[in-house]
Amino acid sequence: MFDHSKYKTLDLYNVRIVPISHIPNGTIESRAQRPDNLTTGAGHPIGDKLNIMTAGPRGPLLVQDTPFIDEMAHFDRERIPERVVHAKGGGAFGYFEVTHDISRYCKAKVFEHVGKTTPIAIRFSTVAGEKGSADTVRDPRGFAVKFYTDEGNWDLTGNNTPIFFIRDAMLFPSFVHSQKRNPQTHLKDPDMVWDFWSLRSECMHQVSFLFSDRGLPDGFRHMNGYGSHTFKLVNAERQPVYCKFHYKTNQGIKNMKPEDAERLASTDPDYAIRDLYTSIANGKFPSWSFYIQVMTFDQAEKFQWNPFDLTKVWSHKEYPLIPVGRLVLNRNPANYFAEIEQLAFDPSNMPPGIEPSPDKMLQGRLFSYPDTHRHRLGTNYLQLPVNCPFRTRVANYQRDGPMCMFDNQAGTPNYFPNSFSAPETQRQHMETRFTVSPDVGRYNSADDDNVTQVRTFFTEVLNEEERQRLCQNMAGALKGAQVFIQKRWVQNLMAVHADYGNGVQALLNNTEPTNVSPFILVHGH
Ligand code: HDE
Repeated sequence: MFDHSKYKTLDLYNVRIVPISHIPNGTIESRAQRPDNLTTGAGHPIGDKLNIMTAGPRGPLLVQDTPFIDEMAHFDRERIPERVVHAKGGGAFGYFEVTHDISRYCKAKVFEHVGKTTPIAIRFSTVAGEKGSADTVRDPRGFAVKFYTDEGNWDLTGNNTPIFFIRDAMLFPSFVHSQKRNPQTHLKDPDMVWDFWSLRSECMHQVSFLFSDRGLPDGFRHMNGYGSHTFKLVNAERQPVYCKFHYKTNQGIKNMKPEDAERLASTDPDYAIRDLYTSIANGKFPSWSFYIQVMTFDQAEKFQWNPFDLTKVWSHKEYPLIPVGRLVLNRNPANYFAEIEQLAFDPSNMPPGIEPSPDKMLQGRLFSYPDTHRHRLGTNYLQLPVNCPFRTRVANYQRDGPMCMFDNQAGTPNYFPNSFSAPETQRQHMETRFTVSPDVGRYNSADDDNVTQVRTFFTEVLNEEERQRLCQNMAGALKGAQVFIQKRWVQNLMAVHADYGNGVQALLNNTEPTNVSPFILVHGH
């Protein structure tokens, strides 16, 4: 197996950091300092990089022009599939530092003691646009953190919102289709967006957040992040509690006015990536304070709602934020493709001490992410320097597959059990046991109280001016959908609060929109 410790690493904060520097050829820094001799991919020196090899000065190309064919064939294959969602993004590297002891809740090594640092990678993103889309659109922002811990990587693949649109993973592909392009026109289609949202009223909480001021964050540095789901923490005595993760920006919350966001979408579509990159390059390292909320199993039994419902928050009054540490970003990627495009997050990456809750969305994600990476990056994506759990040593019975790097675990046994030098299981790392219902079925959660928390958001979280801006932003977008869809959406809002429904309705221009989706209407409305 590849021994990462053999290669030069930068020693920041007493931890081995900078995964890319594992590349056996040497570090990116050394490459930048000393121009290398030009070679083909196979390492042969190249004599001429300006002229193809032809039969005579005007003649046809020769197949033996290896430097040309080698480069062109590689160029032809430069693109990997973009992420099916969260395609546009930027990221950086840094560390997580423990400032408060939470070992009474969690035995994970990453929280081992105050002062402990763990290297991290963070990727921020927009959700619905393609790789070339503008950074300043109204959209949730992805906020994905990878901790390179001593016991394998931990990925908190969250957003800048504590909640999500839906609560059942079955709906996710349809939800995403409705936010992307119309299959016939290849245009973004307000009918699809609002049709889906209005047919599933559990979307209202997240949509209300999205059309409030926080739906247009000013870059990536001025927003909070959330693990969003309910997770399970387990301590050294194997006692579990439920938990949620919060990371609050130390740069202060800053949002954009819609007119500024629109202007920047054409004048500086890479605004957020630029802001993050230049801030770090100038030594202004962004940071976030990291907190948990904790709920005991007893409290979960008595909770007013399903504590695993991703469309709901846990009250901060009843479940106060407990300080844990801070996330700091202090290094830009040396190469965007190698370190950010190939960066692969996976909610099922959890070290001992952190476990999933039964949240139906989280359960769906545990399958989806490694599955999409095997497609997007290949079977051995975990061997890529930026994804490999470089602070531990991987030893298992997985072998081969395309693009197998390193020594493929050399001559060690590839079956288990065996009588030889096998990597052994460690019983102390068994997951906790838990009880589940014996009644297997497909449970309809569509009406699991879709209004109470939206009402609290509308009446208590927002002030009067913020409520007005919410209604304006929402009506401005809803206008694009057909009138029967507008009506259905407003009807849903009426159930939350008459001021909300009436506020949006008053701003709607009841003319048929010009952009009507080409779908044929068959369902009554
Ligand atoms: Fe994702 N999501 N998602 N998502 N998601 C992806 O993984 C998926 C959800 C989030 O910077 C994909 O590598 C399912 C919630 C972020 O690389 C894919 C469900 C939250 C990123 C996928 C959800 C997220 C993704 C696309 C519902 C916040 C970007 C490419 C069951 C808590 C990570 C990829 C990065 C990316 C699936 C819902 C956040 C297809 C099935 C909820 C930040 O695997």
